[in-house]
Amino acid sequence: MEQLLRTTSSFSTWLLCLRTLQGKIYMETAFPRPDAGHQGFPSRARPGGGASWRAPGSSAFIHGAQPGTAWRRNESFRFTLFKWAEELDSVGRIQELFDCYEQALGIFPADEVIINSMGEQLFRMGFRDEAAGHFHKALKLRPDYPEARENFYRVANWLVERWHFLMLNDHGRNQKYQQAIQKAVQGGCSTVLDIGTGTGILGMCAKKAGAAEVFACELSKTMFELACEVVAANGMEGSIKILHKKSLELEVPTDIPHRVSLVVTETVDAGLFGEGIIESLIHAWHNLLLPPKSDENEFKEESTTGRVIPAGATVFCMAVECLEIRRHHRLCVTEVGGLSMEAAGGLRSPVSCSSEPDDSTEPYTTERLSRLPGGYTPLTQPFTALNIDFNNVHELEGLSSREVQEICLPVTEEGQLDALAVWFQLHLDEENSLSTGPQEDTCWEQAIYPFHSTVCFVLKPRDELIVEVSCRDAYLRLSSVAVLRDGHKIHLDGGAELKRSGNLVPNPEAELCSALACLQTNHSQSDDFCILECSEMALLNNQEYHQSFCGALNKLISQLKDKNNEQECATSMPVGSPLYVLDVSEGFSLISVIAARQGGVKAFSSVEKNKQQEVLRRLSRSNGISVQHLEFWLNHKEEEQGVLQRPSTEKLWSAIILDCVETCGLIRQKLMEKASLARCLLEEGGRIFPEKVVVYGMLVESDTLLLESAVQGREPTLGFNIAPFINQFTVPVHVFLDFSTLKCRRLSETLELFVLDLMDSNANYTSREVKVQATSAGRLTAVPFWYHIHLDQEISVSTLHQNSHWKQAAVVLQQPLEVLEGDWICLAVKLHESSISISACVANSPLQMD
Ligand code: 44T
Repeated sequence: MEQLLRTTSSFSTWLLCLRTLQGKIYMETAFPRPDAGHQGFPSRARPGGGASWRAPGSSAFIHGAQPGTAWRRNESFRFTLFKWAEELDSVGRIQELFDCYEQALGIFPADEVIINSMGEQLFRMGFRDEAAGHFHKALKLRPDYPEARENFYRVANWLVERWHFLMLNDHGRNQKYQQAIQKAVQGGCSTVLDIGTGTGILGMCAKKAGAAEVFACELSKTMFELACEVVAANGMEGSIKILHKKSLELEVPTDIPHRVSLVVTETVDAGLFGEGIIESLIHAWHNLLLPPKSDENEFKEESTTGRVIPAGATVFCMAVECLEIRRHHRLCVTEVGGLSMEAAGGLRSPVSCSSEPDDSTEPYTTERLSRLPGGYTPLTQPFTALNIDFNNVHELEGLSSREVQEICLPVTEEGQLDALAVWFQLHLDEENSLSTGPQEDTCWEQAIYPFHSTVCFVLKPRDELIVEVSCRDAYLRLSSVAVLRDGHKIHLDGGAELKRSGNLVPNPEAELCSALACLQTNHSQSDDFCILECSEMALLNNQEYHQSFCGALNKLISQLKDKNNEQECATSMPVGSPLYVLDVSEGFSLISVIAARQGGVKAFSSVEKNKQQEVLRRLSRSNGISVQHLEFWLNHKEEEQGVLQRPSTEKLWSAIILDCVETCGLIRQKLMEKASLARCLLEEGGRIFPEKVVVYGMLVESDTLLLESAVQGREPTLGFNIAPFINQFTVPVHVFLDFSTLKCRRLSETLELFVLDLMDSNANYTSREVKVQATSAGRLTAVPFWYHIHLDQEISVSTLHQNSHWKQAAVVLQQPLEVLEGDWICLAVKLHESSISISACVANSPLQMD
């Protein structure tokens, strides 16, 4: 392959190499991110595209094969199928692509490679549930099939979200729900519907409490199947009817024979309404529940009236200062890697909330405030933003048509306004309630509504923060609109003129603040703002990272320029031909502009979105870089000729920037393959950045990580056998971890786990034994890990740095290991594709492992 690439200079080969480097032709790298939208494949299929599939030569493979050639026959069949699928995909005939797979599976129904591949296609198109089903099936057919295992681990997080483990491990929450359900059922609620049953736990509680009839619905296919398994394992198969439906689709008498007296549900997210509980309950009251208790039927039996658990909720909000939130949602720096950012324009994260009706971005993100690196400062007391009664359908219906309400939060502490933090108390009944507050030791995260102005606003004690509260599109919306200071109203939301009510006198400081706020938000309110992912925003704010790249590129470029000067003098090479730098980072990256700024460089960026390209062009212009020094090569991917106007000589890339670690803390998929491809594309003396990645880790005892990865303990959950079923979805690697705030006991010093040498394929290995001495006694449960990314011999970036845009990851051991201080621990570290696995044992002496 290397030879082939060196000797060919055809444009299509170049383009193929580049696309491969960017990951565009690997389906694995095309895994949507957690925030990617759902793409239906039928909509991408060509109209009129027939469903029949004739893989070239397929019939010969199938019918003409002789006994003993099965393996080769299968291989050829798969090869043909995958090639054909690639072709269909490239011309957008997606429906046919799936028809092909279905037909192939009709012929080889137990072919785990085809099943796994179909899963990958499904996942790429956004059909997560279906994809996961395929990975699961492939893994059942061949448990040691590493590709399917890796794929399964990737999707398991999406299918059975990690909070299921947390919730099932939260005994307080389980017991409160159980008590409330028991009380209601024993009080006469005999027919029960569990909306969003998950593992089936609340429905089973109702049955156990003596309900005559229990129905449950679940919209996720994976969770529905899991609930069926769990309910059957607990001997309730015949007594709980589980439907794979969204509650809004349920009808009486088709799905459930009659209206029920009790709806139980925990379809609430950190922002309370995000799982659609308002709409579900309005629908339930109109279609599925018996009429509520009212003054007229006050003395009627419970079995003839309807009610809901939880009965209602109170939502609280509080303003906070928090650097960690700020740097993920706002640009906080004026210079990045030597580039002035003044001209960047309005950049903002996709999380933004206003009471404007056309605001379609996500109104909040979620965080566990107590675990935010660097902590947070409350700037106000917690305030009640909303009270809602789930047993009052008029109140539920009125919520979205209700006027926007203003609440006033007296400021208690000086600090920058970075966000409003929101949590709630869920009133299960008169006695039992759950709180999702930041102080509670529960599994809950809080909803974070970031403050979006590009100027910082410092709140002062005695100020009053005015927050608008509304409810639209099933979301609770909160936005900080103004501050009352010394009798003056300072508007934070821009747009509006500075308003002065009768008795307010002009105050120059207040006016200035308000004008500034308007100025800035006007900028971002116009169509001109550019949206970056939160992690991309944090990347921009990561000065250490950009400084390091700037330094390493500068060094390399001057070396190569010196070399070229010598050559130009010695030969007839054209004087002043530029150096070529290629940045194949995923998403938004400034590195190409930083490279172009070094002078004498033509940089190629793989930024794809128009608005983001516009930001880079603006930054180039304002930093004195001429347009022809920056290209966006993905713009030209469909063109056949002369796109990357590269010289016809054998000149190759001087530097290729590979994005090697994902924000979640994992190594990017296919990194080593990309590195070997990149090596072939380098000119003599050219480099890949980074040249080396070293993985570091630490032995820890962490109950938190255990609670998030599997249902713990041997005790059944509320007396039900649930753990073995949901624990099938346990994933040994935790991602998006904040190691700095993880509650854990450190059992060793930092240790080097693995080295990936991107510049030398011969230096690499796939498994390694590492010995380490325990520095304290404890239960070794996990090994958090992070990276030192070596750009060259001197310059490196750590993904553990406090200002990093990266999170960390951790391997959770299959079995905790008791260790004593001074014990030698032997870790077997393996790297398959891009995933790390670790197993540990105690060795008596450091020598034993040699
Ligand atoms: N987790 C919060 C959300 N569903 C809790 O498919 C808390 C997040 C959280 N089914 C950390 C900790 C925590 N009809 O399986 C899901 C979902 C299903 C429905 C049928 C409907 N209308 C719906 C709506 C949702 O209900 C289940 C639970 S929903 C969310 C629960 C521990 N991070």
